[in-house]
Amino acid sequence: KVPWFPRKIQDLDKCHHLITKYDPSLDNGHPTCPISSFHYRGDPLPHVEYTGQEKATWREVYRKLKSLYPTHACTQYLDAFRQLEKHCGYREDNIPQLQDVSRFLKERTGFQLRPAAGLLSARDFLASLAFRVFQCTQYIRHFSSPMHSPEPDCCHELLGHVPMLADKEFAQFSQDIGLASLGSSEEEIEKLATLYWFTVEFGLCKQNGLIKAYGAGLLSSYGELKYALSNKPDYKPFDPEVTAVHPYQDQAFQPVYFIAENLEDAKVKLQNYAMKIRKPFALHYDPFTSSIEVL
Ligand code: H2B
Ligand code: FE
Repeated sequence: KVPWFPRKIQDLDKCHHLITKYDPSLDNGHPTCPISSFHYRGDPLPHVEYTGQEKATWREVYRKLKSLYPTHACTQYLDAFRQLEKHCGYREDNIPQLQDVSRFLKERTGFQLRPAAGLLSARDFLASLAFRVFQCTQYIRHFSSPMHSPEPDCCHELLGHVPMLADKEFAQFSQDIGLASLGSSEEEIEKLATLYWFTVEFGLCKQNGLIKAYGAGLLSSYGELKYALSNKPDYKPFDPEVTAVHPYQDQAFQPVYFIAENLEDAKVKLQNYAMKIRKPFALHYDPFTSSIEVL
């Protein structure tokens, strides 16, 4: 039996299952969370007035991370970040609004943002990527630990994910993981989530003879970004068959990072991996109608 999956972009209204990985009673809370548990497509993304304290958190995170990007981030990230500063209100004294960022991405790669109330199940989260929709949190981490957030928050989304989603090659890579997840078994979803972890979240790539970061978990964490390129952890070449079953760590820095030759190579390798996933049908995404054709 094939698990249910969204066929039309509107079906993503049903892909909002949250997982409570962290005990909400441990006040690592998010003071500004105006989002109801789901959001009907077509509504504008909510405008948020962040508090002074929230803005101060953003400023600190932004300033520290920005100082590392020139030496640690891949060129695709740096190009997009420059554009976001120019066109989208990326500044240390301004937390960009999701509506503006979503419009920016839509023009570059067709990706759009949708507000998410927290950590979603891997199946729902990956399914949205198939439609070039990125489910994005809008609250900000607690001010008591500006350099760390146990859950995704808008620092992670806006500084980690958004710049890479403006890159064509990376956008295709992200959508391909999403398409591979549709109708897949629990076991396969687990592997795809692991691939996502070691690429979209913690991926490294070669660039002009150096190693650079493209993963959002790195690009939004001052400590781990430095650590990942310090030569202390282990490094392995990105190979979907190996990477998909490698154990990962979500409570501390990664003991191992996977290095892609480049984003194009990662994309091709992932496409080859996805072709081997057994499903009783073929899927095709129709960009004109934002829907999935089942063949
Ligand atoms: N949910 C949200 N809101 N943001 C994410 O970045 C995210 C998620 N990542 N759910 C997913 C899980 C990822 O860790 C993989 C696919 O499990
Ligand atoms: Fe993330």
